[in-house]
Amino acid sequence: MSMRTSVSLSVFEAHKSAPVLFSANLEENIPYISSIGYDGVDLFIHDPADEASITAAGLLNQHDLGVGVVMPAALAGRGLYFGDADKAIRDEIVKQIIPIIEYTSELGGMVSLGLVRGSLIEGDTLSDFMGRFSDSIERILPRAQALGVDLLIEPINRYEINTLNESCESYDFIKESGLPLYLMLDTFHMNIEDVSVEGSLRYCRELIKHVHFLDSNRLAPGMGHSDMASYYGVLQEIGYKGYLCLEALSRPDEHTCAEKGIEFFRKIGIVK
Ligand code: LER
Ligand code: MN
Repeated sequence: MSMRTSVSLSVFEAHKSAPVLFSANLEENIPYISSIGYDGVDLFIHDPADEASITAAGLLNQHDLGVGVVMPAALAGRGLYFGDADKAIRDEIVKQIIPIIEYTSELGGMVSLGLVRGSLIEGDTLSDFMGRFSDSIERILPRAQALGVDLLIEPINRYEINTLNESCESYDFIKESGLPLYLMLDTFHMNIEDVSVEGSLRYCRELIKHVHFLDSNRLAPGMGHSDMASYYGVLQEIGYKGYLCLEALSRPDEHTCAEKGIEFFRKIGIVK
């Protein structure tokens, strides 16, 4: 199987600054995403039991769209973090992620551990923080593994979080922790943090299960100044088989950006 294409979709009305190409209006957006040639979505949800999450699951299935990753960023939005110094907060997020993992297993996707990691606070040490993070993850892994849902660490740039910003550092963390975690790499963050995007893709190859494939300005490939064809070439070289997801800003609007993405994917030959 070759690489597949996807876009980010929030089941709830997301803020304009969020990297959510499509937001709410599921009855219109889901058929449209499928009709222009995408294979799937990354799904931003609040509560997996709410009406929007259930409607999205049904419509995605009906329109033959796969789910790469379910994004639990809304938990971070509510102040819940796996590495938090407060045990009550860690207990709460460990509890709240379980139904999200169960929902994800029904959709055949993976779950991302991005902003839900949390940030170091004054007086905290990185090793204490990562110890708390790892403990929380060990508590959710048995359920995730029983359901066959992979958990992915996403390195995120320094302006959004202060733990695991860079790809190779995140790869080393996973290897040293011995935890059965994988990587989701996002070329927008890599462009800010990594010495070389191509070099990191090669270094991390063994653990990469998902890619957010954005140009320098967090828009579709071809809309910024990153060498997206070169990144694609390296992904081919390392035998990457997952999604290339446009977790893009909806600028100038979602349709223009999604269509620019399809134009690029057609040019490189992964969309007919
Ligand atoms: C999520 O995939 C991401 O890339 C972060 O910037 C969260 O917004
Ligand atoms: Mn991302």
